Formats: sequence, C-alpha cells, structure tokens
Amino acid sequence: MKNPVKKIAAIHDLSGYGRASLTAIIPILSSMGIQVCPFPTAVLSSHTGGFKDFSFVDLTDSMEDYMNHWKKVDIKFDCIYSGFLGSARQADIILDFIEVFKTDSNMVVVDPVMGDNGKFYTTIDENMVHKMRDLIRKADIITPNLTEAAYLLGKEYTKNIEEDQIKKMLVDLSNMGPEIVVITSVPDPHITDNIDVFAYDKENNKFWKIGGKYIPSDFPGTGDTFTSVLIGSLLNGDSLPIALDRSVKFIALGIRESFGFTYPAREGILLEKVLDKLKMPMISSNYELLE
Ligand code: PXL
Repeated sequence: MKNPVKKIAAIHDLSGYGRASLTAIIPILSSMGIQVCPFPTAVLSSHTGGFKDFSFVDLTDSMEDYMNHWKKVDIKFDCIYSGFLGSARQADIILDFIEVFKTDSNMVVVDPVMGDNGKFYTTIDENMVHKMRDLIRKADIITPNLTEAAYLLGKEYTKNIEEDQIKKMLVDLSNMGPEIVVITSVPDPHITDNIDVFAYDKENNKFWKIGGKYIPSDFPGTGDTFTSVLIGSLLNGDSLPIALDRSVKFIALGIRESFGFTYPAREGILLEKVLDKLKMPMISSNYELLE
C-alpha cells in the first residue's frame, strides 16, 4: 500500500527560536505536500548560531522508545532525513533506525550538520565527526556544506578551492557510501561574490554545478531549508539538477526577501514570506553539467 501523502521521518532538533532545523523543515515540506513526522534529537530554546545561554535538552535517552513505538505502528516512510544531533551516540540510534525503516524504494538523506565557515557549531566536537562518518555510509544522499565536507574527509577547510578539487571531494565522499553527494556553500574562486552548489551522482557518473550570487548576510538555518526543498522536490518527482536548482533559487529568494529588512540575522530568513513560492512551477533553470 502506497502512502496517499508521502511521509518523511525528520530526525533533527527542535529549536524554539531562529527558524532552523524542525521549525524550517516542517513548514517547507508540508507546503510541498509531504507529511513530516518529527523525531526530535534535542530541544533547545534557540539554535546555537548567534545566541548565548540557550537551554539544551539532549533527547538521546528517549530515542529508542520513540523508535520502538514507530516500529510497532509499522510506519512506512518514503524518506528518512537526519540533521543536527544532540549527541554523537545518536548516530548509532539512527543507524538502527535505518536498519528498521529502510526499504528498497525509500531514500535516506543525511545532512551532516556540524559547522560552517571552517568552524564547529558550539555543541559539536571531533567525536561527532567520527560518528557522522559512520552514519553517511548508510545514506543515499548527503548534503554537507564545504566545512562539513572537509571535516568528513579529514581535510583542512579552505575557501580557495578549484573545481577539480571539489570534484575529488565529491567522489571521495561518495566512495564512503552515498550515491549522491551535494556540497553547498562553495565560494567560486574565479567569479567574485559567487557561491556554488556542486553535486555528484555516482550511478550516472555526472557532476552538476548550480551557481549563485552571494548576498552579504549570514542567516542560520539555510542549510536545513536547502536540504528540505531538495528532498521535497525529489519526492515530488523532479530530477536531481532541477531539485538542486529549485533549492538554490528558494534560498536566494528567501535571502533577498529578508535582506532589505533590518533585523538580527540570527532570526533566520523570513520563511513565512516565501513559503507560498514553493508551490510555483520552475520557469527557468541554470544548472550546468560539468565535464
Ligand atoms: O541549521 C543547523 C542547526 C540545527 N540545529 C541547531 C543549530 C544549527 C546551526 O547553528 O544550532 C541547534
């Protein structure tokens, strides 16, 4: 029996303020016609980017019971999507989750949320990198930013990176397991103020690039927004390059909508102003297939 509405298990934190993780993922995927079943890894009063003294409740100890109940209910997910983890041990629980809920037809997406701009987020350390390496082995798709890709590969983070080096990173990451590797937030060394997204599709041996103009702003939560749109688009039947294009365009739209207002960037993009755009058809696209 097929789900009348596609279902996704979203294994992320709930951050009460700041439009990151579940507070971005749920409205985006719901707007795209997909049912989100949240599996919270931690509850925070806000995300950790730009806020101090936030409260943090790690839910590691409740995750097995939570999962066992879903097992009894026999839920069939079309996608399993993990992101920010409350502890490194949660990676083992998610591996068990994948073992139970993975089927031949659903997809496992791991966004190895660990840091940005060459640094770890406040609650993340080297131990998380080791566990994330184990977790990505079981993923079909991973969506690290350039910082997280460097951590996973044990490489030094550098902003000055040529296309050949990015291709090598994509292939090296895919050799760790995933069929599709997407690396976001890659500065273009030849076009000032461009930030690109690259992807590698191992089965079809294709590399994709989606270029974007950088707008000087640093809104947290855009990684969660990006991956949610990508997943929604794929579940709705788009090809990989179109899904990537749609995600890049939506982020750019969200940033442009927000940038003209004066408010703290830590509150995230003004998602509520652009959610309805997710229902619009794509009328132009600018992805490139690389040699
Ligand atoms: O957007 C990634 C993310 C998710 N969850 C929490 C975070 C962040 C990034 O800062 O702090 C709690």
